[in-house]
Amino acid sequence: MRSHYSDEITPKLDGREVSLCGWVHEIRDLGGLKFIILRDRGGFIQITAKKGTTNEEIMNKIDKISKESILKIDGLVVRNDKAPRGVEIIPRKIYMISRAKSPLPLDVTQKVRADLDTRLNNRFMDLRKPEIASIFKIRSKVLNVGRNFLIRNGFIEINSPKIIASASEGGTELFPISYFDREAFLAQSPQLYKQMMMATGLDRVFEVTTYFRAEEHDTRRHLNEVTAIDVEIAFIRDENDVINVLEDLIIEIINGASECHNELKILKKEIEIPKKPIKRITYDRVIDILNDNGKMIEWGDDLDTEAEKILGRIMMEEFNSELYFITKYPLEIKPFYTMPDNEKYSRAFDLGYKGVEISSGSQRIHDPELLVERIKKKNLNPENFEFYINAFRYGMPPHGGFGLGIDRVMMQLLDLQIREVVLFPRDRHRLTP
Ligand code: AMO
Repeated sequence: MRSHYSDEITPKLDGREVSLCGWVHEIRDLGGLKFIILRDRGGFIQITAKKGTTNEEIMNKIDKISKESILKIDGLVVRNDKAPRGVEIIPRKIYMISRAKSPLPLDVTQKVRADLDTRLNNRFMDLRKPEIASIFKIRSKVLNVGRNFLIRNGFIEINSPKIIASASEGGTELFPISYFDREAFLAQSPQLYKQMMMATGLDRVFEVTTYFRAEEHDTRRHLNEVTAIDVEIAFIRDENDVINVLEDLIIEIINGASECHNELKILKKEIEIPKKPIKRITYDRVIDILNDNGKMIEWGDDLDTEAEKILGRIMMEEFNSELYFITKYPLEIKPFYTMPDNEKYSRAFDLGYKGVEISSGSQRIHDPELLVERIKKKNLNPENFEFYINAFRYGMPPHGGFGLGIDRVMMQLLDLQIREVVLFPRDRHRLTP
């Protein structure tokens, strides 16, 4: 229907006939002079109707147009230094494609600010704001860059089931569903399946995936439906081989996001480009640092939100790094599939970004007997994992991997809260839209 997007209209097109389609962002009526600011994916363009030049029918039609209606406008491009971007359209024909009801549920021009709940309840309209659309254009870039990086590095994309029979991350936090005459669950992660792929010879796999987590948290950083990039790699020497891949992946992703110049300008955000190597620090050292800074964490406890925040600040102040790996976690706070380093420690790591965990991973156990022992130690029933353990009995290479939470990456990249970077977030209170 259109010949151009608004951002393609430049003073160079002076004198050209064009067709534009978009939403009515604003209408200004100065009597003999009427302006429509038309908005499309490319931005804004001014439509100028002048008494005497523009025919009477169009002048009258403009009076009846409601904000956020969709118009098709055929018109002439005219260079005008006073118009935004130095160019405007003189309308020849205006077609009403779809009329918007009024009042609007949300003010797209942002003169009236709405709270996040109102915005999320009217997400289709919230996304008409160029700032909000920019978040999701950057998110698309992040996912694309991540996927391309992995493909380029020999990873094979897989799709694992989302309806599963047993927990993959421990006994809690599952959403039960009814599966014909049986109980089943929504997958917490592709963990068991991506590990089973290591017994196939595919060697390096990844999945852009959804985690379903029945966590009761109601925080700025937790959702019940999460998007992640999950990776699993065979024939590793130890967890450092996995950390190296995650290091390259996250740097590539942040670099990619920093190339979204238009979107970042609209959002008024800057992204700091990370440098290699990303700082690596042991869990023990983290506990010492936190305790020295007055945040007491018992050895063996996970970091709470406040501890993560303090750590993020200290890593910035002392090491000038927004990103950091925390390595050698205590064995007992990590899932059953985690490779022990010794009795006390594991080969698990987390990746922190400005005070928030964005990824965790580890070398995994590949010996089936040790695996059964660890499953029992966690008070889980090995019988429920038979399909998984069986894949370890006929040749399983040493392997490891990680899950990188994309919602968390986005929120930290743009300093927003998690609900803002997900189209239709699912949390304790939100199941629609
Ligand atoms: P984990 O449970 O740590 O590890 O999840 C990996 C990453 O996913 C993101 N994430 C979440 N983001 C928002 N809300 C949540 N409720 C949420 N839960 C997880 C985080 C987190 O770092 N199977 C392992 C990964 C592996 O070892 O390969 C796992 O799921 O960014």
